[in-house]
Amino acid sequence: MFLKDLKEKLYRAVIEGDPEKALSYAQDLVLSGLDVRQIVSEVLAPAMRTVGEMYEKGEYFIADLIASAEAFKQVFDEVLKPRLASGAVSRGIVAVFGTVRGDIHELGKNIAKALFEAEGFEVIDLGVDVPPEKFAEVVESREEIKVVGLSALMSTTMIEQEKVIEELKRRGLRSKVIVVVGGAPVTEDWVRKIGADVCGDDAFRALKKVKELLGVA
Ligand code: B12
Repeated sequence: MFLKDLKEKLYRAVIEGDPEKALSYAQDLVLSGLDVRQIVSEVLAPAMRTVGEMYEKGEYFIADLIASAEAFKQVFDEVLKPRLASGAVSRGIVAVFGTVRGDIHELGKNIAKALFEAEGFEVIDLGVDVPPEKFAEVVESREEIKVVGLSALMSTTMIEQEKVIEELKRRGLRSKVIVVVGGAPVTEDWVRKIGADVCGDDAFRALKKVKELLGVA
């Protein structure tokens, strides 16, 4: 089967929330030589965007979003994540990741976590719906923490990313860490507006930028 057909089939399987088919097509894509980055950026993320649009139009309901998210999660955890585990040597650099208060979307944050871990970072995952004070407390608790990653998927919760930065400033911790703000709605303008450091609208690009800022290869 051609690569284009396989990509289309995986895209459809995620939209239809069919984990069995999605897993099988993802395996085939990997065997055809497509790498993790391409599968996430060219197939899985666009599929979730389409699912979001269908929800917005009233063609899909929450149960459909959950089914698609489950198919996505299984493909990432079972087929893609094992291919990221590079056995990288620990860099002694710690990152704290979480989805901000009021927001329970976690797929993007989990991808970012897997990518950073595969590059030798230790990632403390605070989960979802995390208040600003929690991020700041954790940063305060360990000297080796150099990166804070904040995921927000909704226009209504992005503002929480700014609140975390304010809380870090209030405790004199802002200059200690690189702040990466992730999630589909995040833009470079938003990054500048709230005084973050790195735009995490794409986890792969964000990792590269963070490594540059930290001066590690
Ligand atoms: C799946 C999904 C859900 C699932 C989430 C399941 C889960 N376990 O995560 C469920 C069903 C739970 C859900 C619930 C809701 N959802 Co929803 N959801 C989505 C959907 C379809 C896909 C999101 C997703 O996972 N995308 C795939 C991932 C991989 O993409 P990503 O997160 O952007 O991540 C990439 C980058 O951004 C980056 N990244 C992300 N985070 C981070 C962090 C760091 C540190 C770094 C470096 C990088 C990084 O890395 C990733 C790879 O490059 C989106 C549609 C969309 N366009 O985003 C709607 C969407 C976000 N949801 C929406 C809504 C409205 C809701 C609900 C309010 C619905 C309701 N009425 O209950 C609730 C909100 C609950 C809450 N309080 O959070 C709206 C938000 C609209 C807005 N206001 O902005 C959207 C946009 C759908 C729509 N078009 O209307 N949702």
